[in-house]
Amino acid sequence: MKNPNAKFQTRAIHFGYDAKEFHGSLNPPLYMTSTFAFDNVQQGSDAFEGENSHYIYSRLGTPSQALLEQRMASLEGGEAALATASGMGAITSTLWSLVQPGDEVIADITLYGCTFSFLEHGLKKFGVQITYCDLTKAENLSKAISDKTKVVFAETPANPNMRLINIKALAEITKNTEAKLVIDNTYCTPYLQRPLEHGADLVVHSATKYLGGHGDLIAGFVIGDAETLETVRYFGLKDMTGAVISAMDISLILRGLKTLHVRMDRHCENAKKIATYLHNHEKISTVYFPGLPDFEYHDLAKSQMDQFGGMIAFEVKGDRQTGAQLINQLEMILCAVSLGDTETLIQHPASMTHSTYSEEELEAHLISPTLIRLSVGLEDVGDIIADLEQSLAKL
Ligand code: 4LM
Repeated sequence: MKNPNAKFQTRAIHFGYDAKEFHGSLNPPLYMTSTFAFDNVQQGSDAFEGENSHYIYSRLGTPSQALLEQRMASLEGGEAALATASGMGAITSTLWSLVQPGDEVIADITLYGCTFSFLEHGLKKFGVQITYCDLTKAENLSKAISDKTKVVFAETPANPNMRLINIKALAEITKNTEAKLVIDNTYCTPYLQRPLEHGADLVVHSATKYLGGHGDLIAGFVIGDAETLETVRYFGLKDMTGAVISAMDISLILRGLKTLHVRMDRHCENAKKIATYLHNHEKISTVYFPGLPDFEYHDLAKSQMDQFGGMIAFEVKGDRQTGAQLINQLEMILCAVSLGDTETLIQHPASMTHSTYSEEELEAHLISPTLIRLSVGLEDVGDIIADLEQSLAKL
């Protein structure tokens, strides 16, 4: 790309690729290969020593993967990126690279269920101390952080309760310490929020969600400085997790990125209308959505996010069973985990995505047993509301 000032949308479509170099092919070729042949032993040996840039083996990367990674690094504003086989692959490859026994990870109290499980039931077993802190209040981090802290980890908005974390305030605290601030940006994508611009050290993603955008793949990303990314690639991923992205998923995400801005605009527009509808409904007790003026984190959302996103959490008046009934009576909206797809998806976190938490842990980590999560899709917003309306009417 010749224009160094090209905007996000343009970079999402063009960055890192010149069709002229590939017979004019509009889309980049895919390297469906596991290994790369050397001219001779010396060339292979030099490649292993890092003395030439010859590709070696697809667990370490391919030309298609390099393109995707450069494009994603550009969108997040990072030096380098690594694509992985899943969001969990990105998170685990990163954390295995940053901590050793005796170190501490400070994590926000609300995390996606499997991230919580990895910390609580995985890393802890290997002598890493895990401390959960309410990171919506930066002063809690100031009090908790010490020389032992190597990672501060948070999602914003947090899955599933939509608490927002002030990235800049946390970065102010971590910047003069050994701790790396890692932000899970899955809910926003770089189109809505770029944590590195606010001082975060690393960004992780489940690309399964909005980045892919069509519910047909599982993948992830880590983005940050080149030195750390090299460790995550050549130790965290190569040796510890082996969470290698497939060629087909690279192609699907390159395609997804091209329409990311258009899809996100519509996800956000639909979600705002649905959140307002739910907020005004007599059978709904609470709506958690960054775009609602009376939402606790509305001002922070305005300063940190470019738009308010496509995710809503809410509670129906009544009990857990009332919420289940609302979901069960829906006719178009699908009861499914995952998010960021074209289809509107609804689920009950305490029974599904966050069932890795015990009942006591759900309470301690602020995940209400009656919370319902809605991933607003790209259908006609009137049709989505009509489906919610017919179900709410029957409660
Ligand atoms: C879900 N989430 O919530 P992979 N980070 C965040 C996530 O929401 C997820 C991952 C990482 C859901 C999956 C079933 C904030 C996943 C993990 O699923 O490994 O790509 O991402 O519904």
